[in-house]
Amino acid sequence: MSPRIVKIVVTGPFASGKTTFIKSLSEIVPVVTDVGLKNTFEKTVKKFTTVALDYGRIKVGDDLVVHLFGTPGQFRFSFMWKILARGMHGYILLVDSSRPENVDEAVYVYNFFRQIGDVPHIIAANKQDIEGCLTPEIIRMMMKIPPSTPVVPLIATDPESVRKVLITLVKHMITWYSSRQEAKVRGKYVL
Ligand SMILES: Nc1nc2c(ncn2[C@@H]2O[C@H](COP(=O)(O)OP(=O)(O)OP(=O)(O)O)[C@@H](O)[C@H]2O)c(=O)[nH]1
Ligand SMILES: [Mg+2]
Repeated sequence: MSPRIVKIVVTGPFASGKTTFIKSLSEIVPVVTDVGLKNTFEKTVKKFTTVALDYGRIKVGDDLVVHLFGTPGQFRFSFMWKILARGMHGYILLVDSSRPENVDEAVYVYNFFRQIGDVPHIIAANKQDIEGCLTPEIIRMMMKIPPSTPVVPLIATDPESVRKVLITLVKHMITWYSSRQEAKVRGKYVL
C-alpha cells in the first residue's frame, strides 16, 4: 500500500518558533526563507525572519508522510498564510509563552486561520524552557480556547518535544476526521 500524504501547516505570530520547529522535525534538509531584519525593534527579538515559507518532511510510522509548511509570522507577509493553508489537513499554532504580548498576536493569527475553514488543529505553548513563561493552561484561558482543542507544551529546540507535539496533532486529526466520517454516515454532517 502506498503511504498516505498529509499536509500540515505550522503557523503563529512573529518569532513564536515556527522555523525552529520545522528544522527540529524535518528528516530532509528544510527549505528556509529567512532574511535579515531591518526594523530595530524586531531586531531586539532576533536577527532573521521568514519572508515566504519553511518546508520540511517527516515519515510517521510506516504509512504516513507529513509535509510541513511554516508560515511567515510578520503581518506584512500575511498574504502567504492563505496560499500556504490551501489543501491543509491540519495545523499547529505556535505561541511564544515567554512574551505575553505574543499571545495577543497569536489570537489575530488564530482568527485568520479559523475563518479559512473548519480544520483540525492544536495550539503549542512554545519556549517552555524559559523561566517564568506562561503555562499552556494560562494560554488556553487568555486565548479562550475550547476544551476540545488541545493546548500542549513545547520546546521547539528539542526534537523530542517537537515530535510529541506532531503526534498529538496526528492523533487529534484521526479523531476529528473519524467523528465527521461517522456523522456523515449517519447523515448528520455533509463534508
Ligand atoms: N529558548 C527557546 N528559544 C526558542 C525556542 N524556539 C525557538 N526559539 C528561538 O526563538 C527565536 C525565534 O525562532 P524562529 O524559529 O525564527 O521563529 P519564527 O516563528 O519562525 O519567526 P518568524 O518566521 O520571523 O515569524 C529564535 O531565536 C529561536 O532560536 C524554544 O523552544 N526555546
Ligand atoms: Mg520563521
